[in-house]
Amino acid sequence: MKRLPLVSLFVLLALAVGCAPSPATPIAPPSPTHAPIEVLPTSTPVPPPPTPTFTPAPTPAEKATPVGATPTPAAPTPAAPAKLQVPMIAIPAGEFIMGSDREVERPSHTVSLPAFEIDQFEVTNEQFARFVKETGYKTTAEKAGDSMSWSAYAAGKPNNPVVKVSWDDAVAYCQWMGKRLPTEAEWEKAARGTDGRLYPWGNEWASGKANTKEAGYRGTTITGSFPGGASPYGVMDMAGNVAEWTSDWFQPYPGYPGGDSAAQFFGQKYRVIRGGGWFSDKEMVRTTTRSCSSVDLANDDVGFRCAR
Ligand SMILES: [Ca+2]
Repeated sequence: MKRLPLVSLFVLLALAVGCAPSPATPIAPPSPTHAPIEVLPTSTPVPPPPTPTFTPAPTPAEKATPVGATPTPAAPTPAAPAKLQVPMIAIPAGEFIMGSDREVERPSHTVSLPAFEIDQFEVTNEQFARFVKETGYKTTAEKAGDSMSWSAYAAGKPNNPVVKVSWDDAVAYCQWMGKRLPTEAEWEKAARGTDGRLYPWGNEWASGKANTKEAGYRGTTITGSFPGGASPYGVMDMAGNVAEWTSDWFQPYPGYPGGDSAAQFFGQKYRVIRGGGWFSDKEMVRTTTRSCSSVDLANDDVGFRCAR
């Protein structure tokens, strides 16, 4: 009974801020089955099923090619001792351009961050399953009695991103890994680099570079399936597939001029979600798009990745 108003609030937020609520029963594309693995596939990403009008053609060489003139992608660095080893990307210290000239993304401003690392891929079902197996963790949705929990969506899709995870679930997983959620600024820098681009691959929308509504998969795809959509640092799926929790409250940027309906949600009430998911359109998966939700949201197009 407690979830209803929160979910309703999320829908309101979605309308106002731009989060895209997902259909309760998405039609997921068939995924290739995989033998159990302990590390995400990095060198040979498996393309998503060829149901829509295009076929992504992942090429390992392309993953290492910087998009645009921003810094050369850093090689994935080994994770600290942990239960799972997953590729992380080192993001160098320094300034980047955060925000845009749109609504609550205003104003575009310069932010300087210390160096950090971020997962190259979204956290997968198989990785989350390891966490649950070792800790007995129950997700927010499970505790609320939601029959469509993360595991229902995970069946047969070990390498797809985990969904139906709340902010608390994401924080718990990252802590188990000895990591944390990225801040909103870290997420945006990892997605757009330092040249202020609006998509991970450049300034213009392009088909075939992300799992969005336009792609027509109507569900998650295997992480890393769109190498052409890599960020300047080589971080994958920063546009689409699943939207991603960050650690921050939804707050105005310094110098925000006001005047947007979404501004009513500013404060220490809602956590920022970034990148849009498979249900989001091309406007919602821009590197600067800001969405947010109450912490107990568990949706089928929202997941996360970790940082440290
Ligand atoms: Ca994503």
